[in-house]
Amino acid sequence: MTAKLSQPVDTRIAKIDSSFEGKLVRLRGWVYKRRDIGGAAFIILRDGSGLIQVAFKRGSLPPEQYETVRRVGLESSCEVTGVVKSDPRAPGGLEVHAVSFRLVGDCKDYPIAKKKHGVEFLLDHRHLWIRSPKVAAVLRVRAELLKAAREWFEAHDYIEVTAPSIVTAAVEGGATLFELEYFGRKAYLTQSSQFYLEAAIFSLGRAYTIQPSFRAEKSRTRRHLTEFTHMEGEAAFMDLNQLMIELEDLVSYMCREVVERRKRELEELGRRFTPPEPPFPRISYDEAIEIAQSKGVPIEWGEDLSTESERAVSSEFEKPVLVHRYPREVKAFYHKPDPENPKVVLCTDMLAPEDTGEIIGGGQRIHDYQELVKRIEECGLDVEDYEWYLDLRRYGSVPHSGFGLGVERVVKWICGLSHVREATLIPRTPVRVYP
Ligand code: NSS
Repeated sequence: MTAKLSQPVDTRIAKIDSSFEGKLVRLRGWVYKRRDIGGAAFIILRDGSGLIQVAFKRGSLPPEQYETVRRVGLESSCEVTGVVKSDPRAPGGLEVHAVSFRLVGDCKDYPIAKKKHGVEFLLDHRHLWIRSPKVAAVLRVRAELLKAAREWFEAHDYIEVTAPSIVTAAVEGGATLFELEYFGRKAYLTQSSQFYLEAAIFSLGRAYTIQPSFRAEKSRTRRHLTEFTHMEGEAAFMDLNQLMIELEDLVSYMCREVVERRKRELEELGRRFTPPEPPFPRISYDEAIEIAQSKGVPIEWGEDLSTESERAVSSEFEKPVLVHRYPREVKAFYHKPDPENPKVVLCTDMLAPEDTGEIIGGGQRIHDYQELVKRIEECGLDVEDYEWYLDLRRYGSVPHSGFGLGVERVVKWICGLSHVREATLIPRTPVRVYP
C-alpha cells in the first residue's frame, strides 16, 4: 500500500484537520512522549505548532526504523512520514500511521523528566524548560499580546521607534541604575525610553516602543525583573484625562484579542480569564489611601503605595483601577504638578486585579522650561545631565502625556502565573543571569 501512495505533503501539526484524512504527510519535530505495547509503538510528536499521536505498527515500516522508534529518547528530533487517520482514541481525534521514521538529532538522558522538578532546577534549565507545552503556551499568549498592542498603536496613529538602551542619565531615579563603562566615561542601561519618545513626538506626533528596560532592582518580588519588556507610548497635545481613556482602551483591546485568539493556550494553562471592558474605575491617590487605611494597612498620606496598599485597593474592584494624582514627592521629576493642587502630580498608575499590582505608570509631563528646571533642581539632580531633554521645552514645547506598561506583568496576569519570570523567554533577576 505504501508504495502506491504519492509524494508526502510537508505540513505542520496545527494545520492537520479532517481534510487531511487519508493523506500522506511528512512531519518534523521532537519526541514528546513514547509508548511501546508490543507489536506497536506510539509517539506523541511535538513540532512547536502542536502535538499529534503517531502510531508505528511493526511491519508498516522498515524493521530497523521500527527498532529505532522503540528505543528513541524523549526530545530526540525526527522526521516522520505517514498517513493521517481518524481515531477517536487519539488525542485530537486524528493520528498518523507511520510508514517511515528518521532520527535527526538523538537525545539521551534529557534532564527534565516528567516528574516534578523544583522551580530552581527548572530555572537553571530554562533553555530546555521552554520546550514544555505550558511554557510554549505562555510564549504564544505573550506574542499575541504584543501583536495586538502593535495593532492598537497603529490604529491610534502611534509610530513605532526604537530608542537606545545605553544612556547617560536616569529617568526613574538613581537607585536602580545599572552602570557601565563606556569608552572611558560613565553610562547606564536605560530604565525607560520615555525621554526619547518625548523627543520623537515632536517629529511624529505620537510614538511608541516595545523594548527592554533595565532596573538594578534588588528587591526579590514576584513582579520585578532586572530586565523587562517595556511597552511605552507618548502623545503630543494629550492631557491626563485623555491618557486614561487611551490606557483602558489599549488594555481592554489587548486582553480581548488575546483571549479570543489564544483560547487553546489559555486552556492548556487551565486559565479562565475575562477581559475587562471599559470604563475602568478611577480613583485619586487620596481615595486609595483612605481605602488602604480603612482596611488596616499602615500607610500615611505622602507615602508611595506599598504592595499591601495596592492589594487593598485593587481587591475592591473586578477590573483594573486607574489611581491618579499621587503626591509629587513619590513620583519622578518630570510629572506635571496639578494646577488645581500642586501637592500632587497629573499621573496615573493602573493596578490590575488578582494581586497583580501596578501594570502601567504614566501621566502628563511638565512642558514648561522653567518649571522643569526647577523640578530637576528640587530633586537634587544635575540640570546639565538633562540639557538635551530641556531642548524639547526650548523649541516648540507642547502639553503631552505618555505611559509605560510592563509586558511581563500583564502576561503574568492574563496567564495566571505566579511570577513574572515565567512570562518571558529567559528571565533576568538579581540572582539569575544564566542561562
Ligand atoms: O517606573 S514606571 O512606573 N514608569 C516609567 O518607567 C515611565 N518612565 C514610563 C513612561 O511613562 N514612559 O514603569 C512602568 C511600568 C510599571 O508599571 C511596571 O508595569 C513595569 O513598567 N516595571 C517593571 N516590570 C518588571 N520588572 C521591573 N523591575 C519593573 N519596573 C517597572
